[in-house]
Amino acid sequence: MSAKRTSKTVLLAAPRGFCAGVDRAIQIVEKSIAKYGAPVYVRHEIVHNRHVVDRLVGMGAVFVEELEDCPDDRPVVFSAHGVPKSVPAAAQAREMNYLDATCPLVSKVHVEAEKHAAAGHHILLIGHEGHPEVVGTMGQLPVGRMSLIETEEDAHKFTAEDPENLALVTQTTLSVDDTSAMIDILKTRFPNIALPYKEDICYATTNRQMAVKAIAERCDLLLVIGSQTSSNSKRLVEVGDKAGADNAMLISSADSINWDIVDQAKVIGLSAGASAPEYLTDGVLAALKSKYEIDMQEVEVTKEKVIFRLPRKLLDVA
Ligand code: 0CN
Ligand code: SF4
Repeated sequence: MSAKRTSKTVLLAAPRGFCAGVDRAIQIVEKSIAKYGAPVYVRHEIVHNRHVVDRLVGMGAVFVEELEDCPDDRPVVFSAHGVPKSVPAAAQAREMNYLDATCPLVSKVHVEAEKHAAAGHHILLIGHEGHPEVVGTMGQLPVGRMSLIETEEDAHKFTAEDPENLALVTQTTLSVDDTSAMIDILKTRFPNIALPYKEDICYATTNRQMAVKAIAERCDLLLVIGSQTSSNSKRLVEVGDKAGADNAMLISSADSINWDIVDQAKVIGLSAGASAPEYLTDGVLAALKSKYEIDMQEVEVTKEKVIFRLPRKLLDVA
């Protein structure tokens, strides 16, 4: 007679996993390889996920950090996170065939920044130093036109040359709550600061955080699938933690589950960052099911229907 298996509840957050920008970026690499043959160069990880990158390498993509590492005569794709203006300019100067996989919602922030600059504003960018999206957004304007705000302390300390002439943009993958706390500080200090018409944090980041918040209080353990380099995935862990999960951790796949911790949890929450493929979630669920009796409940806070169009150059690829 087989021993009775331990039962656990799994709360599956929805939406989770791929967003429209990630889906588009991956398709741009796949379709470029289909159209132009291998190798196709990709500047920076197309999205911040090893599994995605490894799969594309298997298809003929070559990942590099800088445009200088690409030959002139092969296509190059720019990652979903966006690039400084100098990058397409350099590609153009070298007459390269480049495809821009910058998420349209990141490009939207680039355009906002340019408009604010044209209106003569000094721009505050809320984001994380060194993240490629921040490097890309800052690189839309000449050095000195933007100041980075990373923390509430930065928001308190920032000194403006002309306090009446400020504007604000943000990274797309931040914590909604932390960002709004920083914006409140800036609004109090600089009442005339020009704010985004609708906030720059994207729909996917917002929805994934909302879904994690909906389950967090009930979770003994929240598992978020995503890479250490993925800003939006890391924010999900923090949001879950703040919203009441007893424990919250980032895992790259089923292989990195700490079973001693899972053993102690009765209710396990599961979500995945915008760059984590759904098959990784399936893998975690399968691993849980192989060890325990699972009562699974999906908690869906909203439905997503966003789709972004591919670049014109690739519309002829089936
Ligand atoms: O994980 P990602 O590749 O990027 P970040 O969350 O680190 O910005 O997800 C796609 C998001 C974009 C742009
Ligand atoms: Fe675009 Fe948001 Fe997805 Fe980033 S997380 S690719 S900004 S939709």
